[in-house]
Amino acid sequence: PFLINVLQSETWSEGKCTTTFIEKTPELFRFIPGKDRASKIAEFIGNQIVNESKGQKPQFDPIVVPSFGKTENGKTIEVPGARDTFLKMGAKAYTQSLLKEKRLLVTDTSMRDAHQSLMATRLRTNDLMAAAPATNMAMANAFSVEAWGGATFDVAYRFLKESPWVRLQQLRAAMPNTLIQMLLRASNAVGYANYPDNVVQKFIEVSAERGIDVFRIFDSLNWVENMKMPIEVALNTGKIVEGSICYTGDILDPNETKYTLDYYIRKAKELEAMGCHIFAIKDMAGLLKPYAAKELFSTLKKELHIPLHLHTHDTTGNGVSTVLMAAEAGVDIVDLAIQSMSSLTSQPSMNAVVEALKGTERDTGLNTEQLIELSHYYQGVRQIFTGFESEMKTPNTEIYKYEIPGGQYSNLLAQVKAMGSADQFEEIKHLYKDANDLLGNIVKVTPSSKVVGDMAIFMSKNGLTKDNIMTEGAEVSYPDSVVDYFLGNIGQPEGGFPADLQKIVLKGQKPIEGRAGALLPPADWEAIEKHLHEAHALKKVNPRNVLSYALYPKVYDDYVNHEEVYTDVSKLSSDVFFFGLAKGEETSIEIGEGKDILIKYIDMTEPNAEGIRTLTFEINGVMREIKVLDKH
Ligand code: 3PY
Ligand code: ZN
Repeated sequence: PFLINVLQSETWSEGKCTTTFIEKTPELFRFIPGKDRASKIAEFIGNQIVNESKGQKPQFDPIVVPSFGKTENGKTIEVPGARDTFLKMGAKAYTQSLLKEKRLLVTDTSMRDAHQSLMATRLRTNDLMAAAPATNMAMANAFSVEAWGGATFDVAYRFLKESPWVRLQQLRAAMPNTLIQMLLRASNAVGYANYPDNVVQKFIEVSAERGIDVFRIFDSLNWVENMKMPIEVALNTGKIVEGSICYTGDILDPNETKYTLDYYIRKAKELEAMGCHIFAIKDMAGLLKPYAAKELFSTLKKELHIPLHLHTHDTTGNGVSTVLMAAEAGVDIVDLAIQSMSSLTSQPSMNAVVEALKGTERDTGLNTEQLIELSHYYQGVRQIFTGFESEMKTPNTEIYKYEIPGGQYSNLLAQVKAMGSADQFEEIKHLYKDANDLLGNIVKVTPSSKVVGDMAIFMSKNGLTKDNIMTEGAEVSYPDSVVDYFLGNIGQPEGGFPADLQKIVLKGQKPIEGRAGALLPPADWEAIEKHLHEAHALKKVNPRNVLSYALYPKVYDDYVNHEEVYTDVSKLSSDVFFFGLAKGEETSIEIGEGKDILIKYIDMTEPNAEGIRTLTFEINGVMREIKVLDKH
């Protein structure tokens, strides 16, 4: 193996060896156990059989992939779409041209926020790619497809063991006429805390190179100062930049003093002045009521000179009405999800809105037959993910009171259950509201929503209430996220921090002044490259891998280690990835250009004294035994 490593080394092959070659090339000594790829994949499948489905793989109905949008050999059929116009005109002229459109433009969120909000972000690249050619065709008259960013980056590596960069590259190739949009958490990039400026900057540049056309940028406290640098960097890439303000409260509530219509107009104008091509209202919890949407968008339309985009969730059941009211008031673009991926904590139904506007002057121009076929496809896919769905079965107007974002609602419930009793959820929801008041009535969206959720759970565990916290809570130490918030590490809330609570939480620590990203030591790219070489002998240390490590060091290391043990598992179909195979079932996996392996699962033994089961597979017709530790 040493000789093979030498021959594979880039330094060797480029003839750059010096006498220090061996010392400087530690990867020469990394010997990956000499298992073939087929055995490694079978081991992964064996582990899913034993430890995930416990030998009882559920049965799924066949999934029908949309029939349109691709040629017989699977290649996307090109149709002139928004991306073609954007590439011709450039970001500014193209987005300004949208102001003249009568039709309501659509962003399809099925590939990002919809599954983030319904199924814990678990759709895999394979699932998305099967819909991509049809989506490219069905969205030819739309604005964009949101397919990247938010939680998808982390979840791809952490739980799906696949590269988000490869996902973007593949979707880019399969949707050549479609604008691919991403959600960027400003200085938090695609993470949960502020990163050094050089990380955020490089992340935007590399994402743009890799295929992002539209950057939606928001800050979790609507602190525009935190958005400035990412917006400037994104503008310099030549891509479309959508500055976004998160919606909270209710502008029609006569008692609202903070998140008023004026507040939103002021923030929108600040983003327009920074050069954003589009302004978006990001209603992450679905709090924007229909008549509030009418008022908000009519005023924004008068005050701004760039297209307006509405992002909302259907948690309360009012989503479609809100979208239609916004359409009446002149909103240019709206976020919707394909029917079977829509509603509840997800976006309102695209199919419903498209039907509702047919024959009106705001007709979307989308083809309902195509949307129905896409809907059938996603419906089939959803069978595999039921285990990740929240327990929310009906719309819930309680959300107006508690202001819990869709994605957080189910997470919070899971946390409460893990604490011992689901009955406590009512108490936690009340405490969530109280915690929000105590923290200064803040915008709640990743990561500020986590601060409020952590605080609510902490109050419950420690018997703290709104009334006793200043006395009973004076000596206790608070969750890290709450301390970070009061230190100013995620930004500055509108109206400042509540000083009394800040004092007891920080216990003498001094809050930072200005932006955390500007104060954090810059990422040391060379040190990261060195680490990747040493830890993983990655043949190609490239800007994407380096960035992934800078954003999520442990998650990235774990992902690469997983790949070394099991090889690339991204090509497995999702039912096999999550549940393995049923007895007698076989699956074919592409392991290289035109090279497939056929794996059939035969049977397994009872565990031996060490808890190890022996599984028999037939790999390309040859029997193979695989040992798997039964963790139960
Ligand atoms: C994210 O940041 O991932 C969101 O979707 C926030 O709403
Ligand atoms: Zn959302």
